[in-house]
Amino acid sequence: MYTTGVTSPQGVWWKPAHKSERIWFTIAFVWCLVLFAMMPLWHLRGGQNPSGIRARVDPQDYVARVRQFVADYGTGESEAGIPIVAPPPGSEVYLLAAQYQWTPILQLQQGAQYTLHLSSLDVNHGFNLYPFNVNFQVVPGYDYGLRVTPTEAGDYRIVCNEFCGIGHHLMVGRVIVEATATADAGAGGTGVADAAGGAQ
Ligand SMILES: [Cu+2]
Repeated sequence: MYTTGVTSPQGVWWKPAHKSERIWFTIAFVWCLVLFAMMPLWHLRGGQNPSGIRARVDPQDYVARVRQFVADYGTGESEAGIPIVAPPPGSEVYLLAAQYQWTPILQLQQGAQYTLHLSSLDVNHGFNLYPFNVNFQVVPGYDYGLRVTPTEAGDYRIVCNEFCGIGHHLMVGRVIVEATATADAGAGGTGVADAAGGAQ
């Protein structure tokens, strides 16, 4: 019978789902439930979520804290005039994201633990430690302190992975991890920054 969107068709007009379709639907649904269960599991057991602290902070106060950090442990400046800071192991490290720069350049020691504070002066930025799969949102007004232990020596880049404006593609920071004699040269790590696990 000819029907339109106004008059509904009579009786059972659809074909029942084929058996294979029902099987695939069941598999997809069960997989959805598995992934749903994995979210809290990853959070609590997988060490995938950032550990550490978070607090509200006035952006200007955070800038002042970064300046203090540079004054305390600064070792010089890059060619572009960005301060280079070499904090001692175990210290609080302050990194500021602002359009379109990461301040300062960090010089860390392999195998040492730090609390890496991240905050933004203006808009949302994204902390991505290239080439590792370390990603974190950097939000103005919030101070996120991540406990990190660099496991591999090298000269790394911080790439902003949250579009933050016209100069977003230029926003590249730097983390230098120096090999130490005490660090196990053959230590296998999943990344330069292994989160210690815990609640976000
Ligand atoms: Cu950006």
